[in-house]
Amino acid sequence: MTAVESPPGVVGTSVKRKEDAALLRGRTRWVDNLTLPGMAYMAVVRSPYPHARIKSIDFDAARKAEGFVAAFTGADLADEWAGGLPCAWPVTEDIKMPPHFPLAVGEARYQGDPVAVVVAESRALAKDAAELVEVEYEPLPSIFDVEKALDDEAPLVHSDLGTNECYMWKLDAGEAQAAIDAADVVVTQRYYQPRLIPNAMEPRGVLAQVGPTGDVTLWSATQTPHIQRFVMQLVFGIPESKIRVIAPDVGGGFGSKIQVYAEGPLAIALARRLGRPVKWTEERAENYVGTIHGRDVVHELTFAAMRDGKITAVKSEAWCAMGAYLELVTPGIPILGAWLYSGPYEIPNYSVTFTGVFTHTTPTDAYRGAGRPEATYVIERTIDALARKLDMDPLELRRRNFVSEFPHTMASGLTIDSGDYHASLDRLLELLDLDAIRADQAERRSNGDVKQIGVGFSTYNEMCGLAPSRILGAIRYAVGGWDSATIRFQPLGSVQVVVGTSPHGQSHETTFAQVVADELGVSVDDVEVLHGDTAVSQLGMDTYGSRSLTVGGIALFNAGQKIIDKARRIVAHQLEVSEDDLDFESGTFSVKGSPDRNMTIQDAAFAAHAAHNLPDGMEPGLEETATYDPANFSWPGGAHAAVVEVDTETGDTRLVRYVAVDDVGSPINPQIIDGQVHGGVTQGVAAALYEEGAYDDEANLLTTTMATYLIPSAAELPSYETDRTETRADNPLGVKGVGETGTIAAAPAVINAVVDALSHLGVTDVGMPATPERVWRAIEEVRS
Ligand code: MCN
Repeated sequence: MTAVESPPGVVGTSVKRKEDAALLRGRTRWVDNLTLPGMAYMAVVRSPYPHARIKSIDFDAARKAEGFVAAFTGADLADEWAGGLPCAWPVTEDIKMPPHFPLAVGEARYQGDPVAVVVAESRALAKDAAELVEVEYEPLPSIFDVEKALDDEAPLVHSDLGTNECYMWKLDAGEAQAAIDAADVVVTQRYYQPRLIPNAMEPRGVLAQVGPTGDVTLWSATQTPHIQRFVMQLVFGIPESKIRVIAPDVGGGFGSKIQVYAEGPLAIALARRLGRPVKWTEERAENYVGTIHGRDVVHELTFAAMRDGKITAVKSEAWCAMGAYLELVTPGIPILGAWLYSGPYEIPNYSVTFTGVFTHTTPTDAYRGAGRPEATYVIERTIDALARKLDMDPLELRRRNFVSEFPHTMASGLTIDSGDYHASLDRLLELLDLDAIRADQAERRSNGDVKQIGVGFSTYNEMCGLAPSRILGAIRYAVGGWDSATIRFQPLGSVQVVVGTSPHGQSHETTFAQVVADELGVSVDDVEVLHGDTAVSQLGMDTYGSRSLTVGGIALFNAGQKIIDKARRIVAHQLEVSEDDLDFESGTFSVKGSPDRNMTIQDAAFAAHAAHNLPDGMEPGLEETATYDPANFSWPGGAHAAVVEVDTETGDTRLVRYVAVDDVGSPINPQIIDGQVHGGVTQGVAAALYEEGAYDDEANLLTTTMATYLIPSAAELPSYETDRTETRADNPLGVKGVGETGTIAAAPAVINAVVDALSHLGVTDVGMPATPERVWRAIEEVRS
């Protein structure tokens, strides 16, 4: 045999997305496209009140509606549940975890709380019948404000708990208070990060089918098929082996499709009761109350520093809205930022406190960045405030405090494996041309122009790649964080990969194929990546926390190494040489010193399948599985800059430039990385300038549709400039996560830019989102 020509390496190149052909041609399978024989449709009746006693539920009128099949209250379905909807992250020993069942019984605790379900022959008929359900409510006092909810006289979300405080969590290291007392300069700033309402392009949806032996199949627009399967066994008290969860094509989630919402168990329970498959698809208006929200956190952050700018302590107190119930990881979301309040800076004294608070609102949970945008926002805003107080250039202040030696163990106790924060900032400044921006700013100021510009920075680091099971266990997270992958060579040499992660827009089919292609020396087109079906992928922990590449991708790489090891034994046996005498490169094993004696990995795969001539005792087939549990998180970082133009008469604020330089370790696919950064930055910019899930004081949601909840479109945004610096992570591929970097970095850069634009007027703070009204008020306040 002659050696095959090496395929060029594809890792590090922008291979076109394998996912796009089907997406662009409409050949995708969303849950709502699925139809099963005999299928019925579910509609959910939700409380219009933030807090109300449910006095009665009357289905009489609904029963007479066309196509009506059945209707149930929470009490009707009570014996379906072996357990409630669980919270997997009880962050403290004495956390208060109120029971939470799919339908509220007796009391509704937020607008949108499901109180009954109706099933009918079509989606429209189910909706019509649901509108005929008469629920008699007695409205009760309710509360939105996370701080006021802690007042003694505040209405209680769960009266039996006697308080709205869910938990208090603390992390202290060093002597923060002593350092604050001894500091030359101390700044304390308060911030409110409003509610954000995730709006995935595909709304949530489920389709449940129950087989003759009670086996359950649930199609779900979820990020977490494996977690859904795990939780369903607890909710229904049936073994995991009887539950199959399929996440078909899923159109985005951004954290909001991690949770196990009421509708999944409800659809299963109804399918069980009715003997028919039951489908439910969320409407956009339901999404605003029925899907989790993000943020809603009040912070008080203190930095203490010496006159030379050396920061000596950080102290943070945060009051975090849980909403009315604890979803899957609600209490843990703020805690995900808890180790990061020193940012990319070396700060020896550290104190953070989080108070989780129940309010009569849609539960909060993971939304892109989850805890880490919250931390980064207050750090990066306060660094600028400290620079003002020290009369120092904010970039110089950052540089004086950057961690510069790696690995670096932070005061909070975690270790950052690698990074180079100076390099990211240097590159950012090369791209930005700060002198030109400052000259433009000076000219506009001296002309007294109505439109002023400002530039803002955010230098950040991030802890992602949610994994180390030991650490997750130590912080009371209920399950592990490992992941798994199987590589299966098919007899004729194509490769099937089964992964435990569950992409919903992140392009795993492409990037994972790139990893395997280079490692095994096969073509990207010959690698098929399967995911999102627990019957196909038995082992996995799914996709969130920018973990898929750094955990699942490494499992995949390790499975590839096992494949190479087995193939090497087969080749050595067939060529009658020692395994050590074989080189493996670009898919071909060749004998050292005699490259003409060789065998491709595909030939080895066929030999493994034919099993005519395998080493004694070797099992036929070329298939290997690896699970991987990293010892550390993944630590991306970088430097972002925003340039805004503010109309000082109307407050209208436009983002005119955005430059992002990120270190995500070694890149697998630069274009996909850019896509992730673009999407992530947009969500951060949205929080800074546009989006706010606004409630009134009594917890009535005011932003109930896209008409009032402002999601920016391409028209509002400039084309971003992105670049990377690279420091290898401590894993075999050298990779760090990228899925959340943009969201974490962007909001403070934008608000720092708005403040910078108005600093000559004396403005030092503008809240999020910096709407025209808020900006105008900030200007008027200093003017008056
Ligand atoms: N990647 C790469 N090189 C690197 C790092 C990552 O090529 N050095 C690639 C990965 O192989 C993968 C993608 O970038 O294809 C994202 O990888 P990773 O950072 O591991 O993130 P996950 O795949 O685990 O995705 C989760 C992350 C999160 S937490 C949110 S929220 C988010 C995000 O991904 N939600 C998204 N990106 C999203 N993108 C879309 N389209 N839709 C969502 O809902």
